[in-house]
Amino acid sequence: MGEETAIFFVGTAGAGKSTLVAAYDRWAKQQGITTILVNLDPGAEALPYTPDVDVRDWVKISEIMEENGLGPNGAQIAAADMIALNLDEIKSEIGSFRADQILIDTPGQIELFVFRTSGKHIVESLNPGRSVVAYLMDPFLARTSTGFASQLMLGATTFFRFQEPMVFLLSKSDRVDATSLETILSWSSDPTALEHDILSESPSMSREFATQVSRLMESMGIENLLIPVSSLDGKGMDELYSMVQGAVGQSEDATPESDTFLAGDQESTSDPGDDLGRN
Ligand SMILES: Nc1nc2c(ncn2[C@@H]2O[C@H](COP(=O)(O)OP(=O)(O)OP(=O)(O)O)[C@@H](O)[C@H]2O)c(=O)[nH]1
Ligand SMILES: [Mg+2]
Repeated sequence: MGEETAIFFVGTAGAGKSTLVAAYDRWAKQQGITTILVNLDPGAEALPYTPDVDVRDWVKISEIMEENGLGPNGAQIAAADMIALNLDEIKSEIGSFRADQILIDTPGQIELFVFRTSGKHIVESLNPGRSVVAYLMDPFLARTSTGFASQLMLGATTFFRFQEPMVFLLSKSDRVDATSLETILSWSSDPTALEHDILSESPSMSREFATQVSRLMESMGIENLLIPVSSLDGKGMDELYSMVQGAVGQSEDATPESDTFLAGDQESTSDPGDDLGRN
C-alpha cells in the first residue's frame, strides 16, 4: 500500500465506531480528503456506510456458526483467525484503491481485536507505515471517575498491544450534558482532579493506586487531548483529522525508543486547511 494514513477505529461494543466512520467520511469528503472505507467486523449486520472493502466477503459470523456448530463467541474467535489468514487478499483489495486515508472499522468485541494475536497482526500488516488508532471512549462508561479510569486503562492496554500512535476520542458527546462534559474533560486535562475524584468516589481505594492511574494518563500523553466527537452533529471531526495528522507526523519523526510515540500536544498538529492548501 502507498502513503495513505490508516485510521483504526477501536472501542468497546456500541461505543460508536461504525457511526463515526460514516460521519468522519462525510466530513472528509466535504473537505476534499479522499477515503477508503474498510469494514473489519465479520459480525456486522448493517453498516451506516457502504464499505469499499468488506471482510464479510471473506468471513461471515453466521456462516461460521452454522458450518462449525459454534456459538457467537466461538465464531468470533474463529473469524478473527480466518481474517488473519485472508489478510494478503484483503490487503491487496485495499491496495487497489487510492486515497488519502483508510478508515478501518473494527469488531465490536474489542478484546478479540486487541488481545488476540490476529488483531495485532492485522494492524501491523495492513499499513505498517502510517497507522493511527482512534480509541473511542464511550461516555456512558466514562461518566464516573472510576469508569473514566477503567476506560483509560483499556486505552493503555490497546496502546501496549499495538504500539501505534493513538488519539483518544469521547464519542457521542451530543449525549453528554455540559456539566458532565466539563468534568470528564477536567479529568483528562488534570490528573490531580482525576485522582481526587477517584478517591472521593471510592474512598477504600488506595491513594497509591489512584495516583498511579492518573500518572498513567500523564505518561500516555493524553492530557488535554481527549477530543469530544459527535457523529450526530459533526462535532470534533476537524480536531480528529488534525490529531491524526499530528500523530502520524510524530511517529515518522520518532525512533521506536522515543517516548513521543503517542499523539502529541495540540500545538504540533495541523489544521486540515494547511494540508489541503486552504483555510
Ligand atoms: N447520539 C449519538 N448516538 C450515536 C453516536 N454515535 C453512535 N451512536 C449510536 O450508538 C449506537 C451504536 O453505534 P455503532 O456505530 O453501531 O457502534 P459500534 O461501536 O460500531 O458498535 P459495535 O460494532 O456493535 O460494537 C447506535 O445506536 C448509534 O446510532 C453519536 O455521536 N451520537
Ligand atoms: Mg460497529
